[in-house]
Amino acid sequence: MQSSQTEDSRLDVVRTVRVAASSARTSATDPEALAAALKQQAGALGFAPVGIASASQPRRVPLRTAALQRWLDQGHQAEMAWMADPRRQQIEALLPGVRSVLAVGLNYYVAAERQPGSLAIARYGWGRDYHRVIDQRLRQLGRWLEAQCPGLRWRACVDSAPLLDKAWAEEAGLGWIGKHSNVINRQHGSWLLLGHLLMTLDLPADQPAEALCGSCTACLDACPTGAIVEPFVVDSRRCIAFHTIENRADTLPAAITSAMAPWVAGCDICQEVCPWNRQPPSSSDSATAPRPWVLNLQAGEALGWSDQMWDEQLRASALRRIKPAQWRRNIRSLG
Ligand code: B12
Repeated sequence: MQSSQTEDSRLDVVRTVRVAASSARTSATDPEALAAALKQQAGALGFAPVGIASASQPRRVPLRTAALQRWLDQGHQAEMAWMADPRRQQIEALLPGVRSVLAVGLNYYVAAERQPGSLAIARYGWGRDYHRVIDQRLRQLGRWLEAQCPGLRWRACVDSAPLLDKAWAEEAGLGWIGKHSNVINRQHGSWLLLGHLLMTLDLPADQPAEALCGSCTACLDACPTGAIVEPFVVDSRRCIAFHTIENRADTLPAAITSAMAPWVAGCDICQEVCPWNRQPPSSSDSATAPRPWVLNLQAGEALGWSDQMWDEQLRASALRRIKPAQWRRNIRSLG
């Protein structure tokens, strides 16, 4: 693990140099050229797809913001009280004067499968913590942009900031919001982690993508707990991902424990059955490479982890959100 982290930092340095080397000033007075150059820089940092949304005149975000309010009114956020943060409904509160939003996707699909009989860990948690990976790269982009347009302000947002990530990614044309509520891209399916760079600069916006779920209901039909209560609406109280990651209680509800096996950290069922996820390109980004143990974790072994082992195994992992007691609770819940 140590050596792969060193490798990761080496690659990050290579990427930084590549971005810096190509940062000869792009004309800030030509928004088309600047938008194209910004997207090119984002691609050099390993992001694909990328797109730009207008923050001042969004087309679909107002609809999605209203949907968020309905979701909250129905209690679908469970104990995630932070979902009601009013800034999530008002992008201006995150960066006063924001004009455009660069949305980026990081392909995290790796063509590998877990060993039969092992515990299942959702793919977003196989590699390095995507919050850090995407945040570091977005900051590089922000600095590059500032060099092009001195005085411009920007803010990098990855999940932890109260931004409606999927709605802004949809607005920027990265893909459409599928019935499982995740953003689906024609090429990558929904195996994309999302990040955004908010900017006080008007750049030409991309078109939102055409929605292509059609009459398919595979995700609704496959969810063993019926968490997708209607197309596009996930009730966290019924979602295995919510309970294994976010629920802090000592025990999980019986309706979850009876259906969650073999998932102990997140759940990918609704994505695995999606026809758009059948043949995604495999990521070669070292940040997404699976830690060896995630593909073959046995219940007895993980139950024996001390807190120190947990700390070592989950260094720089998004799965650190699941504390040692929650890991043990989740594994014991499988029966
Ligand atoms: C809270 C949260 C959760 C909660 C709640 C899930 C949920 N669907 O909201 C829990 C813990 C359950 C969860 C689980 C997962 N999450 Co999560 N989560 C978030 C978070 C922090 C907020 C999401 C949110 O705004 N929810 C509020 C509700 C209202 O939004 P929504 O359900 O998406 O509803 C929207 C659409 O359905 C749409 N909509 C409503 N009606 C209609 C009608 C039509 C016709 C259309 C087209 C759309 C539409 O509008 C709504 C508002 O935008 C985001 C990061 C962020 N800052 O945005 C990550 C995020 C959504 N999660 C992500 C991931 C990867 C996951 C998991 C796959 C992880 C896993 N394998 O376990 C699962 C997927 C489960 C699922 N099917 O949703 C990614 C999704 C990437 C993508 N390609 O879309 C995000 C964007 C993180 C990131 N930065 O990449 N998550």
